[in-house]
Amino acid sequence: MIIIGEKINSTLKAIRPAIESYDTNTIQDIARKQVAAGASFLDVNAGMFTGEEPERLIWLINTIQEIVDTPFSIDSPSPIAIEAALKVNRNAKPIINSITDEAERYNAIMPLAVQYKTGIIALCMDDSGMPETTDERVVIAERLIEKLTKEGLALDDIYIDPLIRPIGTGSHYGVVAIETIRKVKTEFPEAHIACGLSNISFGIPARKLMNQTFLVAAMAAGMDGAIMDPLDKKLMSFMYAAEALMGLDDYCMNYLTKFREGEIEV
Ligand code: THG
Repeated sequence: MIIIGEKINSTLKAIRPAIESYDTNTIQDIARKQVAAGASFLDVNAGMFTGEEPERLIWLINTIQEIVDTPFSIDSPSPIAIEAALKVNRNAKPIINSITDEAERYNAIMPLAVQYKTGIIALCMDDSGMPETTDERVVIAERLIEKLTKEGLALDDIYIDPLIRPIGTGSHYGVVAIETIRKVKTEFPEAHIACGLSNISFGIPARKLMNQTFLVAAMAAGMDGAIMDPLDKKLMSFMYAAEALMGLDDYCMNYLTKFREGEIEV
């Protein structure tokens, strides 16, 4: 699984003050812990700092790349903030989080992915608003993949976000997400999926249980990437078990290693 560590996000109560006060130690500590726990990318989001988003993102990138070389997921809808971050990035190839097929956003952000040779998370959304059905999502994913590959991006650089809606707001949203993943991954096996996993459980109790269960169901449908909390040991344990069960872990080698390291929680 491609794990995009979600914890450095200005919407989080524990993080916003750390960014506000330029608290280097707190940010570096969370970055280090997520990397040690297996993050493939570190999501960075400074969206709560209206009017200061570019400078706050620059500070986050510089602060984190002092201590780890894990690539970033630059989490912003703003082309100005994204480009500011890309200019200072020295870590490995980042991903832009995110583009949509809304004309204005697409036209502003696509050239940044091309110029800076980045990966990109593409949300299944366009100017007609939030898609309701699986088929609407798949059509948008197909269009985004066609347009982005025409610009020279490799399928391996494209991460489709099926736009997960809370299960508490519509009982079909679990199936919609899972079937979107299955269809996109079947049609484009070389492209990736990147889900905001915890969206599924907004507004309902025992969120972790719902996130864990959804993780396994989505992996069975072909999800190979998620924006998630790598510091949640139970969630990571479900992931290791699911990888073994889906034939992605030869002889359960990784599962056994994690067990020996005390990383499997039951
Ligand atoms: N898709 C894409 N990017 C995304 C999302 C997505 N970026 C933001 C978000 N969704 C994913 N990131 C997080 C980060 C932290 C939390 C959830 C999603 C989180 N939330 C707790 C809550 O909401 O209860 C804790 C809040 C708090 O402590 O303040 O931990 O879907 N492409």
